[in-house]
This record gives sequence, C-alpha cells and structure tokens, in this order.
Amino acid sequence: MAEKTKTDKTTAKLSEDQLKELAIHNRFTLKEVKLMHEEFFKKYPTGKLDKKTYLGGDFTEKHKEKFCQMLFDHYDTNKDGFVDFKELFQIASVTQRGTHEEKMRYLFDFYDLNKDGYISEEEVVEMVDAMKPKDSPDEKDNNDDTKSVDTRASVKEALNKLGKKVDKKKISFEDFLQAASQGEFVILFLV
Ligand SMILES: [Ca+2]
Ligand SMILES: [Ca+2]
Repeated sequence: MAEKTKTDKTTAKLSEDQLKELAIHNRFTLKEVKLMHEEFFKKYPTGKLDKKTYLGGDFTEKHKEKFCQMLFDHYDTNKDGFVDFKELFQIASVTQRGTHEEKMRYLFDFYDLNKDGYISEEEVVEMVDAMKPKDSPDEKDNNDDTKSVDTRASVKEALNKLGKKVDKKKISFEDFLQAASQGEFVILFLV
C-alpha cells in the first residue's frame, strides 16, 4: 500500500503543436514558451511539481508555509496535487502578459478561497493570518484566537474604508476592481 510508485509516463513534454497553441492564446512567442517549457522540465523531469518540493523550495520561509500552501493549491487548478507546466504557464501568462483586469481577476480568485464569487471578511482574515510571521516576539504569548481577533479588527477597519462600495462586507469582483483602481485595495491587502 505504501508502495505507490509514480512511474507515470504520460507526463511527457508537450508537443510542438501544444506549445504553439499555448503561445498563441497567451501572448507569448513560440520561442518564449519553448524556453520556459525546457526550463521547467530541466527542473522537474517528471513534469510535475509536488507540494513537498514546492514548500521545500528556497522561496518558502518557514513562517509563511500556510500561505505557500494556499498559493500551491491555487496554482493546482485541476486539483490533482501537482502543478504541471500548463498550470504554471497560466500564472506566467497572467502575471507577465495579462491585462490589468486579468491580473486583478487572478488576485481576486486567489483571495476568494471558497470560490463563491465574493471575498468575505473571513477569507481576508484567513489570508492575512497566513501571511503574518508566526514567530515574532510580540505574538509568542498569544494563542491563535487572540491573533485572529487582532487581525479581524484590522480587516474590519480596512473593509469599512471600502464600506460605500462593499455590500455586507462581501466584496464582488466589481467592488474589488473599483477599489483597486483607486489604490484602495492596497489598504485592504496590507493590513
Ligand atoms: Ca494540477
Ligand atoms: Ca468567497
């Protein structure tokens, strides 16, 4: 049972046609896609990045592990427990070549943890908590509940600042976009 060998030969590299398709639909040149594809397979010969490898990477600071797990889950769009080249490429496509609205949509979807189309107070609290360093001296004596209360107060305050546009503390994508255009989302996401 423990022996679950992953001899998955189906995770072969993408074909030239598939790469061409990706390039066309994502505002990249074929040369750029090929290069990224090559780099990805050099790093992950199986074509799959698993969570353990991702979390063990240089970019994961210990206290941000929860946040990195959330990021990984967001990248893994088909929820098979791995991030493959196509999934990773989609991120590059949005962050490097996307329009402002596409980038905002991506950020919005990330914060919308339960994917109901709204960012709720709970979701912002959870995200902010995940991003907070867990080992700062001030917080050592506090338990998780106390920390959440502090976070909740800051989040409430930030949401109130968006109050005129936010209905019942739930932010729709339109609210989000409008707030972002006025620079207000910076307040919201840096509490
Ligand atoms: Ca996946
Ligand atoms: Ca939601």
